[in-house]
Amino acid sequence: MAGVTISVLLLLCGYVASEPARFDGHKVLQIVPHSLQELQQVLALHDLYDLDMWRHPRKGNHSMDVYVEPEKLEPVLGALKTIGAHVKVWIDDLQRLIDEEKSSNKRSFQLPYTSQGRNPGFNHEAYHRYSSIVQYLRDVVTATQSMSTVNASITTMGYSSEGREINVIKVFRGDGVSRPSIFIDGGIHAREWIAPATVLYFINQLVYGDEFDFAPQLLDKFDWYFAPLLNPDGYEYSHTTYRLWRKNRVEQGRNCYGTDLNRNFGYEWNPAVGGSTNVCSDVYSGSQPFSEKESQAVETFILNNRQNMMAYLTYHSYGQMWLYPWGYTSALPADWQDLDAAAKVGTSALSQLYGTNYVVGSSTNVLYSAAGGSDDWAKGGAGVKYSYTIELRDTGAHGFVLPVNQILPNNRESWRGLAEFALSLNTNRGFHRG
Ligand code: 0X9
Ligand code: ZN
Repeated sequence: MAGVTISVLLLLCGYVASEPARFDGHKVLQIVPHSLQELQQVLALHDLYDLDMWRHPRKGNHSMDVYVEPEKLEPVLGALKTIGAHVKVWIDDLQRLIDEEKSSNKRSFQLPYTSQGRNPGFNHEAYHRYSSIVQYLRDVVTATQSMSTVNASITTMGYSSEGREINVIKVFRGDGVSRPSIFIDGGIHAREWIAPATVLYFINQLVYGDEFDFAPQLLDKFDWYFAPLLNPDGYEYSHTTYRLWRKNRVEQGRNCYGTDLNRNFGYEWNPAVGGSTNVCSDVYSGSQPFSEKESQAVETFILNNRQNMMAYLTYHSYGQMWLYPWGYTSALPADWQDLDAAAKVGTSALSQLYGTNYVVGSSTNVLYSAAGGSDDWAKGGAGVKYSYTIELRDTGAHGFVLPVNQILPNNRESWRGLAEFALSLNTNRGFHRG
């Protein structure tokens, strides 16, 4: 009786509810259909069992990663056998990966770290929580106050549905000269933890200096805006409660939460193209374009600062891709060759360090069509010419649960890619309407 009372009390206090969800025995399958017909059958299976497609089949390469809960495993494997598609277990036990990530992240905070760049105060080899990310940005601003060659300031672009700050930090020379700008964001999707880590590393390299000495040239050429965490509520929820959360955390009713912010931007917004009108779906597009506070924050900020904004880069994971618009159609923008060439400068620079291979192309043609993405809006709605979605490491071995020991290599190569991409842009031409 006492036990029952305690359980009820715990439930009321929310203790039970706040236990993180477990993923014991949950698997990610890599499925390779041999033909278009097999592909159609696998996709039908995916719909039938309401499976979460972690990595979609690409044009000319049908392999895909599909997340399967234990109770669905037997029927799904049986059906795949009947179809004849090749199946490999990519991730055998998701909980094991999550446990490893948790313990190595904890260890990483305890060990002395060798931060790239000269900032002793922040560990760039770990996944941080919201509050420490906010604090880091403030510390950067304080630090630049005693630096003569670089300046930084924070703007709160808006607040999340749960009231957290959505911050952007401007990093610039501070010599009174206004330069063309580049806007970079991360963390629009909660579970893609590597993305905010990468953007924080970029800030660090630009402010404190980098191993390749790109920073001075980059500051001479551009003003920089970094918004490392666009979806703080979802991100926190993925840390405390459900590691694989993707959307924001707005309350939808029907006991469902969240809108996919990357289906909510207002250029050719269309839930029927890669999104959903079902509030419980992982790709729910929202009730209308820019229905969400988080996407509104980006919209307002970019519209207010788009004059002379040359590039918009949004960091996601995973799949190792450097994608340009459009995501809503298979047609290409008129200037796609400019975007393609610049992306290839980025990916070839990126591959120099560890040989990491990235695929370049339009998101519809390389990945799948999905309307309402921030990249499409930045280009089509705000007129920022060089607009990209970058899908960071890996190609599926760990998926969203990228091990802590890959943070630094991922960030180093990404920095190199970004720097050479930016230095290759021609700032002398009229560029910012296209
Ligand atoms: O589906 C997405 O939102 C992105 N992939 S992810 O696995 N990180 O969720 C790709 C977005 C590509 N851009 C557009 N479709 N506009
Ligand atoms: Zn994403």
